[in-house]
Amino acid sequence: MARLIVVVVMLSGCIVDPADPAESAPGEAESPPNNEHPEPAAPHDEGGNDAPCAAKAMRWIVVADTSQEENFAGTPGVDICGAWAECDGVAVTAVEASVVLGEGQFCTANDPECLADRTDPDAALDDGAPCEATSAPSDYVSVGLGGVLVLGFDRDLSGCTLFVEEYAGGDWESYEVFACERADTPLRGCSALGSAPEGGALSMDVGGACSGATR
Ligand SMILES: [Ca+2]
Ligand SMILES: [Ca+2]
Repeated sequence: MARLIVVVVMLSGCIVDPADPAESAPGEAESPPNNEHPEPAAPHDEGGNDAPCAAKAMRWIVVADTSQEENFAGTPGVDICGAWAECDGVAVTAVEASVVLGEGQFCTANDPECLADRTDPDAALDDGAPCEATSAPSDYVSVGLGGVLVLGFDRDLSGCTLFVEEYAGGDWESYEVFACERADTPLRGCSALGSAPEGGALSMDVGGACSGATR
């Protein structure tokens, strides 16, 4: 009798084992729908790219010379007397300045025949008044043909009105103005604000970094 019981148990095991693979079959049948999952994932990535826009701040102003002819009086290119912004009724001026000089023969600190150094970018760290051609130290900075003046403010200028004062002498010299997220040149992350094809003063509204003009 004992042998019969063992045989029955062994037979029962043989019957149960083949049943396990059969139970897993429905799981295999569910795999084809899984192939459709990667497709709806793409829109999530596109939406995520808009998020950094809100964190941008337009703290830098770039004045780029576009003059065609040189002023040989030691002031090649536009002569920027100063720049300031009105933000919520408060006037602010730049706190730091740098220049990448363009082409031309400049009056510099090393030239004894010049009344003043006309290449000092710090001359633009004010509201532009006064601005005399023969001022010493210089009231303005001459950036040269194709030169670039970068002015840094201590706040985001989005929503402010920007004023650039340029010495309009006998020769017309032209420039363009950009608001930028960074102080890099060549320009990156900048928004074009305006241009002065005949030089002189310019006033511009600084749009927000997410206005759509920035790229
Ligand atoms: Ca000039
Ligand atoms: Ca000045």
